[in-house]
Amino acid sequence: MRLTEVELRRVRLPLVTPFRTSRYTEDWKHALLVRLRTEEGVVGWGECVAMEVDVYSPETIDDAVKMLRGTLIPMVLEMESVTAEGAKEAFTRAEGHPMAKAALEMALLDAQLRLDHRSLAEYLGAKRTRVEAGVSVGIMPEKDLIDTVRRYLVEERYRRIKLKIEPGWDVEPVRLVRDTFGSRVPLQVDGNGAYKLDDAQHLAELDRYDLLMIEQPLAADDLDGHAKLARELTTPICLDEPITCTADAIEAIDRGAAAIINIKPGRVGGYLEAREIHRVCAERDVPVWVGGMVETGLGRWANVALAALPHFTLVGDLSASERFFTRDITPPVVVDRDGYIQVPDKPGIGVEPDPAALDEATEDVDQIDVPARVLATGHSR
Ligand code: OSB
Ligand code: MG
Repeated sequence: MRLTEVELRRVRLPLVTPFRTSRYTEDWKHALLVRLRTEEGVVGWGECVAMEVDVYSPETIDDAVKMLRGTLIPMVLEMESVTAEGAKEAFTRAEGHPMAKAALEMALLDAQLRLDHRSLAEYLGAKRTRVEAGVSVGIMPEKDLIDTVRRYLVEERYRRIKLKIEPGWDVEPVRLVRDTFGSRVPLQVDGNGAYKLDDAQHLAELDRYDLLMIEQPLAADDLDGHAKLARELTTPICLDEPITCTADAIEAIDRGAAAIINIKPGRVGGYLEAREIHRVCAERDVPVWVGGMVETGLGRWANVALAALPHFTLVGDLSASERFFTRDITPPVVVDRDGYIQVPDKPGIGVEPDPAALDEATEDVDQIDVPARVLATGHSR
């Protein structure tokens, strides 16, 4: 492929209710979208999962814009023939910035698969045509918890509940959910690094509730602490924040810090790296699931395709568009009456933004200059 247009677009969508984690309360979803066009006239879309602020990852939207404009986009514009795989290889020359790399790789993959008339799911090696839906429940006033979980479980048929926890909101919400909905509900918790190893005894109180896992209880860089904590809990520990590439996943597993890995394509540098982590975890018999970053329909539909790979044996953060948004920018992700989401089978990601919805969400569009020598015929495929 040869690129003739690249555009960075900042969008913001109001959330239906604030989403609170131990780190941060989001009222608006802010995202950076990458749109590119190839000389054949095919358009590809990517979504960057970086947040406005550096509470989850050091990489913010502003950082990603700078990295994409200054380094990554020039790299792919210079390539005689660009592919997602070739771009991933080229990106290893730049340190860090997995979320910026993932966004551009996703747009390239979308365009290239549209040209090849292949779906992302098929390309990645998906084996399922539908995936189970799971929902992440923010920290909220206790009076709202049971009604919220009831709606997700009973009305919307989610097949797994993840409760965000923090010191002061952990054993009690888990007990309430178990007492109300029983022991069979697939339930897990996510601390987003809010605990210390000294909290081990307190966290061990969660062991009696038969949770699928506790996600990221301790600080992101504390592999040693997670390994120690794992020896004091029966609840399996899953890591999220510190896993930014395949090598990180292998190290966390080898050091006994992670019994389960949350694979977020944006956090690990893209769908190709996500597939590689899925592969090494399958080899090591370590269960994995697809994590979410409150993506718009673009990222979410692509995550559904990834989750259809065979070793994604645990339910992911794959919820309906309406879980977070009144109006998504793509055709909405929907959860069916059995609690499943259909895997897209159209070329590329399989969806594109609705122009009116996209327009409503757009804050800023930045058209990147494509050098004249790149557009000239002399720079052939
Ligand atoms: O830690 O998993 C997390 C959202 C933003 C930042 C971090 C996390 C989350 C979620 C996923 O919990 C929510 C979702 O996308 O469904
Ligand atoms: Mg998490």
